Amino acid sequence: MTEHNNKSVDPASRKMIKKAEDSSIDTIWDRLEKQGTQCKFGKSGVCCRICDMGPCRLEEKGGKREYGVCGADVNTVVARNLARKIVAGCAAHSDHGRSVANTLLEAARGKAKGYKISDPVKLRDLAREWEIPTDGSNEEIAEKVALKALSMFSQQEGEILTTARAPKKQLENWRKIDAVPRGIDREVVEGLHRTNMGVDNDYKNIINNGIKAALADGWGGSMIGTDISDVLFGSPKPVRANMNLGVLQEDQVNVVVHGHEPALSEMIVQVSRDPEVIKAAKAAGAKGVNLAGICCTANEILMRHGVSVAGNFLQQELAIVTGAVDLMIVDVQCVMPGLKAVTDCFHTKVVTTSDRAKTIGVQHISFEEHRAQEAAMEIVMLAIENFKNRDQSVVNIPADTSAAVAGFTTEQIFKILGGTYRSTYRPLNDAIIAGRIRGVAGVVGCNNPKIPQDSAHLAMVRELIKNDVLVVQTGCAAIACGKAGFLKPEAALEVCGAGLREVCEAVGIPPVLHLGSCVDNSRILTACTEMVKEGGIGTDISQLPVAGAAPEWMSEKAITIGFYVVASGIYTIFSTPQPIYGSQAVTDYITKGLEDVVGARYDFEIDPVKAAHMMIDHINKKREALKLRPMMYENKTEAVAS
Ligand code: SF4
Ligand code: MSK
Repeated sequence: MTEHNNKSVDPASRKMIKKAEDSSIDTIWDRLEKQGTQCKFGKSGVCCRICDMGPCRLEEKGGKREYGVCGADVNTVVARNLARKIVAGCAAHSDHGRSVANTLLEAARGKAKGYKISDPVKLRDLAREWEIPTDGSNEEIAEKVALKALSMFSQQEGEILTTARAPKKQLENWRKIDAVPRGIDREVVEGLHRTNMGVDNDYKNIINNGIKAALADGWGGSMIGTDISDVLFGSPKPVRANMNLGVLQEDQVNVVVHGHEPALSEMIVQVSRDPEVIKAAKAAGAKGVNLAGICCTANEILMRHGVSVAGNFLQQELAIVTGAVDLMIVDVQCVMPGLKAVTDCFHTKVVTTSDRAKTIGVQHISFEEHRAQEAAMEIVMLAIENFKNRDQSVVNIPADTSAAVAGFTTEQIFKILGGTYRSTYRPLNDAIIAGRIRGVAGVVGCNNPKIPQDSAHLAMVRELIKNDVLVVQTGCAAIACGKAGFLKPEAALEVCGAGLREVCEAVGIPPVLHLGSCVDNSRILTACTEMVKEGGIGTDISQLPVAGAAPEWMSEKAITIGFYVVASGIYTIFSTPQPIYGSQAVTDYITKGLEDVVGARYDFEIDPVKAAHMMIDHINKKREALKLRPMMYENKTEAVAS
């Protein structure tokens, strides 16, 4: 294999990596290489830079540097560093949730032109759950729902409302270690306070408080983000669209939306379909405006509007390398600062839109709810104007695309399995009990240039479905599988085990379900809760035959997600280890001890196939404990497995 082939298994990416290499354009892989051997102290979590008596580099007991200047040992330092990552991930997701709640509030008050309540049924369901009277207009209810959601960020005492959705046993586990979040912001602040110099020194106490912040994300900020997005922008329904760089069009104005928060991308979708805008594009010599997404923003508009996906995290620079992107709009999270240097080699314009995320030398158009339509219009018109600057001689759009079905949610799974009039999870639980489906695995998370792009996602998912494990996905993992055809029922069914195939064919779903963006991992939590409620496969999430994995993770948000998933009772495997190996005690607590505390634990395994089998073994153990029937087609799957 040539070098660019080692960087990705995605054919479109390989072509663009080669083009970048041939044109001496540095991308993420070049910058990684230039870093040389990365710092082993940072990797193992033993470097403390919390106060100015340091930085201190710690060693295990008996080592020369057993204590930092202040007397902190390696367990404290590793736990503190990890807890700060969890808190940062919670802050990112929760700020996203807060933004969406603010948009709902503005829309309800008539101050956000262009936004409306798209799912009044979900709005009223939420209102009933949060004990808000439902006798007013949609706008009146929405105002109260938004205020209630926002109050969960600033709440000081008690337990945030959304945690009441968790099965009783999970809640009890959290209460025992004082990990039920009182308020989302409060846990972020306290997490930062506790990890200051000279505060919490007990590594278990630090990690348990990290769990509290993680739960404030998964069962708080992210869950609110998902629910309010559904209310405001519409609850997703299964939808077909295309994925990969081949969705860019040579004869159209290509606008790529990248980042996370859906308020912006929703408005861009509306504006890009406006007849006046299309007319302007035609006047500029293009056939129209082609909108595509990157990363989680892509997932948001894919699920709700069937907008094509240009790629996942590692393709943001490669989209620009095609030479065909007229404008890339970015907001927050996972937007590489390196984009600017790549766009400097082409005509592509990048526009930042969040006042929280600017880049020197990049045009900024502030996106605020009260002028969302104007801002979206201004940005799309800028793209149209830039079309004339495109040098078609350097345009090279890889032909690769794949059709994918996305848009599965906790509520949709109800309907798909049970029909509109008898919504139920019963068929799923029955298929697990009968041994047709072994269990369910969540395979989520990012790309990481240390792992050939998408390779671990694809190898793991293939192995899981081959062994009758239904896979649910979010984020860049879902895009990886979409590009490879795993979200297309026909293609995925060819590789999946006989039992899983039987169920998928009967119900009409792919064996790999796309559940949305990173904040939508909250949908996995609520889907697991529905499985528990349906009965027959365990009385809490930790008894379910389920597992989780992030085979190409890179973000702090992934660590936070991992912690709330584990704390919710789901055994979870990360590929590259979190920065904890410098402390045996912390490593043991996370990979063993947590099982007794929250009913699940972490593992770290870089080989995706091996990791898939660790998940399968775990699911088998849970099946045995529940005394479920043996797998119906065990040892009979060779005919269909590839
Ligand atoms: Fe060193 Fe302690 Fe300061 Fe950390 S908090 S830098 S271990 S002195
Ligand atoms: S975008 S957090 S790279 S999944 Fe959500 Fe992808 Fe990871 Fe960002």
